[in-house]
Amino acid sequence: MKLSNLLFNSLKESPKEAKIISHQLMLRSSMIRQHTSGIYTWLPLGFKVLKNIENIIRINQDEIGCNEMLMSTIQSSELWKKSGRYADYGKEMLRITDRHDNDLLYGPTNEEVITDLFSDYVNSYKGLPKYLYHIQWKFRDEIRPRFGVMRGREFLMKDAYSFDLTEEAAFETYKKFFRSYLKTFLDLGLQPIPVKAATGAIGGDLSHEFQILANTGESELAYDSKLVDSNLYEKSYEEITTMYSASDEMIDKSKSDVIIGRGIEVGHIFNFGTKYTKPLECFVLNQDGKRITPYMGSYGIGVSRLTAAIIEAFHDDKGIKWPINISPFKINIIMQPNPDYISDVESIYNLLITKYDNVSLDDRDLSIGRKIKDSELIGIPWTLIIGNNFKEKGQIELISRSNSDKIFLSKQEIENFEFEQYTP
Ligand code: 5CA
Repeated sequence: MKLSNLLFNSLKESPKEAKIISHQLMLRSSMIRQHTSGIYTWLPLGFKVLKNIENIIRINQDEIGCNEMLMSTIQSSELWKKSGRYADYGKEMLRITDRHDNDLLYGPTNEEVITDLFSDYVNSYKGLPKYLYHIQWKFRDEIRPRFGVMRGREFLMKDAYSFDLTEEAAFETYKKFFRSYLKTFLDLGLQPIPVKAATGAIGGDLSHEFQILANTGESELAYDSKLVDSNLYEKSYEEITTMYSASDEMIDKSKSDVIIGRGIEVGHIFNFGTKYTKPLECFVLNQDGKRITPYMGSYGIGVSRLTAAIIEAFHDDKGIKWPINISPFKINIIMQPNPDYISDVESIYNLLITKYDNVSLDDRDLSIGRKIKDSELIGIPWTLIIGNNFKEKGQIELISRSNSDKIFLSKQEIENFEFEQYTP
């Protein structure tokens, strides 16, 4: 993309309302714009990042046989009255009345809708297990929306739901999602810490949150240092949860291997048996033709929250430092305004866009210095400067956002450079 076409306005100063670094950088780099309290517009750069995160989550969900679908944002209240949650959910639920006086609501979560839908399509044990998910906007009328998209009122969630024939099978499914979540967060470049959690409004008696460490996180954590382990995914559910019940016992926070820190909850999984299938009269027939109430779980990832969480993990005083698979652009080409070597620039740009899907060309009428600052603020992994050195010596300057290392390459060397090999 040519940056002269981009809706983008970099801010030098942080707007006063932004208290944490991710919120400041998202505003300064034109990723989001507040529409009203806790509700945001995703501007082109922010939207690209959101899509990239979605995609990594999608690949991982598809890998465990989860079906992607799309349920509506607006729900009828009927099913919620049946499950008993219509009254329980309280003021966090945005309630709407339509012109025929029907009670509707903007979905804060989808257990009821999916259970009802499942009943219509699966009625035999042969159809089990079934895993379904969608990536859809939710609304929760949070009492204190804050920190930008970190705690919004409208936010994007990936929510998956599982149906199994027995309690044992449901637990196996829970473990499958648990491990898939570890992999998903590692793929996003994050170090997840699974923490046993309270189940709140979703229910059940087994639940884990996935936290990532950040000073600005809203959760207080006391955990065994062994839990921050990049090989976590190699271990089984049992090994990980044993490591961590040991950590639970070490409430003695003075012990040397207990770390006290703060975390951001980026995912939350629940195993709640028949909490919804029972009141909604969902059943399947088993081998003997007997009616069985299926066992359920639900599995959430805060997609929009992750954009901010990743920035909390990857930034410096110049701006964001995106992991390459999440960055809105992988390579940013910078040139002087109206250069006489424009045809060389165009040919390098055309070569790179055929090889990589996200390449930008900063063709705006601004100085090279200013363009470098914007590239750093946006957090693009690679910046290519085609300027005076190119004119005089045919050299292109390549700067890595991760460590500001500079190297000079010829046009030929650019063609062969491995841009995907990058760690922020
Ligand atoms: N139905 C279940 C799982 S599918 C559920 O709703 N779980 S949840 O309430 O824990 O939400 C899942 C994830 O959404 C959380 O872990 C968090 O990352 C994200 N999330 C929840 N509330 C907000 C919010 N107000 N703003 C941004 N993200 C949020």
